[in-house]
Amino acid sequence: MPETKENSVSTIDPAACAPEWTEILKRMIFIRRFEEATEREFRRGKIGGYLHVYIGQEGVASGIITATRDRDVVFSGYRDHAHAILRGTDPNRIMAELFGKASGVSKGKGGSMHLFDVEHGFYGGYGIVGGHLTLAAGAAYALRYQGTDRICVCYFGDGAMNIGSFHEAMNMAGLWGNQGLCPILFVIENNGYAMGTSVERHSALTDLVTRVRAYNIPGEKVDGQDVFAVRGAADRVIGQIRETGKPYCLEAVTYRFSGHGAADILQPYRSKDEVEQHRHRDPIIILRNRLREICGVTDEDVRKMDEEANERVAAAVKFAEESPVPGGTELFTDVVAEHGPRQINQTE
Ligand SMILES: Cc1ncc(C[n+]2csc(CCOP(=O)(O)OP(=O)(O)O)c2C)c(N)n1
Ligand SMILES: [Mg+2]
Repeated sequence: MPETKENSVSTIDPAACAPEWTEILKRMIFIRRFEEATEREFRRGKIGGYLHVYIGQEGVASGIITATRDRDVVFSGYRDHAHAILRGTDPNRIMAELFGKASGVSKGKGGSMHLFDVEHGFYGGYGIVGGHLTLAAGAAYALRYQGTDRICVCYFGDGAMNIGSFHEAMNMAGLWGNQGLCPILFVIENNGYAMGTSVERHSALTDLVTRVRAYNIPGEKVDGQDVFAVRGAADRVIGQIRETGKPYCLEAVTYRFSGHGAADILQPYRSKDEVEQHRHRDPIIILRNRLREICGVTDEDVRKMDEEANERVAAAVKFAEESPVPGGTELFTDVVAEHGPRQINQTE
């Protein structure tokens, strides 16, 4: 029998005024403020390399990661700040990583795209589009093989579905899943674009979840702007994955309000009107309005959440700014595995 010794996570009734919903709103506001701060710091020249923010997509990570347990594992691509925050990684250490500082989660050597925090079950942070899907499928297999009931959640974009490793990962996950050996939730973050190329221009089949079904992995679409819908689907399917060891896929239909990356200023591939239309479906506003109705959350409550988020983010920026840069010897650490084949054999 798989072992169970982790915090259990209760499902939340969408119709009920549960304190968890307010907590999710707080976290989504925090992520938004954190991301806005990273954009500002990038423009101030404090953040080098690449920067891809999650503004507009907060409901997708929030609805699912809050339904995971402490010892589950999460993989993401390069648009990864929100996922790490939701897993419980210290925001100071995330901001410091973005600033390239020694106190960062990856010792300042990874930057925005390569956050990693094993302690909190956040397994990256990958810059190679779709490259992490095979790693995540293997991790899910390992979790089951080791006799645990932990699951893996793997996030990727619509564009990532066109790389070969997507097909390899889906086939292996489907195959292992046939034997109940691949407890993984694949989450397609369908934000409508891969850089400047719309889904209609990059995918022969635009009903993306259909492509996953070809590998004997069931799935469904969910409205990614409605965190109630996302969390509801997550509660239902995560329990099922944990029990059966079979993969499942959610296609969360969402939209990014910011450019692809911090350098994508002109955004010639979409009109201002299009972005404006989508802003009417801001996931934070949708949740706030719903909580007004069912929990009596007031504007003053939301103002306080905002204030707290801004203070916390400012503290993270200060921490990052005041942290030292990595020492020269860091050039030679964590570059290649430090144990040889002999030690690997010994642990087998
Ligand atoms: C293997 C590989 N090819 C190309 C790129 C360049 N690239 C970076 S992001 C991106 C688009 C990915 O789009 P999507 O998967 O939809 O994610 P989103 O940015 O929308 O979150 C591309 C092609 C890359 N990083 N890796
Ligand atoms: Mg995309």
